[in-house]
Amino acid sequence: VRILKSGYPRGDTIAAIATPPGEGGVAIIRISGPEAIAIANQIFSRDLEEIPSHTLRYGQIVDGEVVDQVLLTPMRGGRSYTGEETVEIHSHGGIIARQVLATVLAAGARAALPGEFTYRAFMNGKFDLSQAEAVQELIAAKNGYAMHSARQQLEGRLSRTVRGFQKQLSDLAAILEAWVDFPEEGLEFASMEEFLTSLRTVIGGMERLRDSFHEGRMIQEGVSLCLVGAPNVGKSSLMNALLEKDRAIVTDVAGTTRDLVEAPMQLGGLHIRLVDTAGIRESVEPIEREGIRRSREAMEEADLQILVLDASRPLTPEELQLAERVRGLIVWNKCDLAQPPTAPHGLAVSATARNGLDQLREQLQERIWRGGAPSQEELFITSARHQEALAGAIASLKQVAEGLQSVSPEFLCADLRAALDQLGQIVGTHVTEDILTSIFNNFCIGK
Ligand SMILES: Nc1nc2c(ncn2[C@@H]2O[C@H](COP(=O)(O)OP(=O)(O)OP(=O)(O)O)[C@@H](O)[C@H]2O)c(=O)[nH]1
Ligand SMILES: [Mg+2]
Repeated sequence: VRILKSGYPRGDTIAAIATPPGEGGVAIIRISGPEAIAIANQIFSRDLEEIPSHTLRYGQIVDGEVVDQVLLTPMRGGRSYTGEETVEIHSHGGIIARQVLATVLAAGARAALPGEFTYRAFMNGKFDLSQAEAVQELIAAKNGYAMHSARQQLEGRLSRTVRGFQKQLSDLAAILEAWVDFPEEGLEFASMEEFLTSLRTVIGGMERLRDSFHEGRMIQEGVSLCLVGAPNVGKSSLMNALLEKDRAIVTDVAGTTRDLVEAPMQLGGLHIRLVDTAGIRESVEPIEREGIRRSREAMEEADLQILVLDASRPLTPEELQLAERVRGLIVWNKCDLAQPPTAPHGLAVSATARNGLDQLREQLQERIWRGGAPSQEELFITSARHQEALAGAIASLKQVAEGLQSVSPEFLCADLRAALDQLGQIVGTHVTEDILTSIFNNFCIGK
């Protein structure tokens, strides 16, 4: 690992509450660093030297008087999450856990910074950078896909894939470097072809991984889905029907919805943020105008739109315009009252009679996944940082491929090395202090 300069202090002993704040039955206070056992020994009612590693002992945390009844376990020889000497204290939850922590800090530990335990684990080679990031993703996972994807990343699947690319590129770099060292021998046409074929295969694999970010991001953050259309077409009714609850106000007055109404929804294992908007029309009424302005904004920001049209009346010119620009699905509502016209093409539903909703859910999933839903075995990248690194590496490699016949090999070598460095940013073999600090700083205290 090449770290340019570390943003976190190292070598001292840190402590934090590793469990979430609040009135839990149990809280875990983690102490990590060279003095962990000595510090715990000062405040525990029993002698830690006599407690074998990785066993639990009952006792008291004492600071003049008894602070709490706890279970305590020492972890020696670096066999711990951080790879350092560690002591974990299981105290009662709530305010008492903070008192135990205060006692630990008074005995000589330093309060851990956000992400500092995981940072130390990374620095001690417990896992690489993409795995460290997966810890955070796993904890924050909102659905089954996100959990599965984070677990795969934690188990090192992304790391192995990226290391595979690195190996192939290193082999190609060796060929280019030989060419730099012995320029008079040149590259034969045959080996040039072979070189290009291998290079394009690697680029193809990297492009597939880069593109998996589309799905990966949706898995991670969920998808925002915006209901838009003219007033009174049944947007709010459709929202309530999809949610199967009475969330948004529905009346027969055009212009009922003024504000954005948001609600979460699960769809095929994905987290969806459903947004109902004010019906779009020319209005002089200031509140409604502001609502319509927000509708348009929400529409632009949404990942996917559902344009709702009313099958029981002719379209207005404005609706025809919306239909041309919609990013997502067109839905003909009120099909219990009338057959929908054939153009523009859309799905026939009735929000009040609850018809066509299953088809709508199916079509939404198809649009979201751009085709079939992926299998849980597929590998996704879920971090914009990884996508950027891959995109940068791909750009450098394309320069190598394009310049092979015309550019001098020194430059090609430099591009190939640049691509390798970019890949190194994903697994953390080439990272700067800034990147590391920003990654681990996003963690919570105690992780
Ligand atoms: N027959 C029938 N009526 C519907 C259907 N969906 C909605 N409506 C009625 O249409 C009227 C307007 O419904 P809303 O859901 O408030 O329409 P909206 O698009 O949210 O309207 P705004 O908030 O004013 O933009 C209400 O009287 C609903 O009961 C449907 O599928 N069939
Ligand atoms: Mg409404």
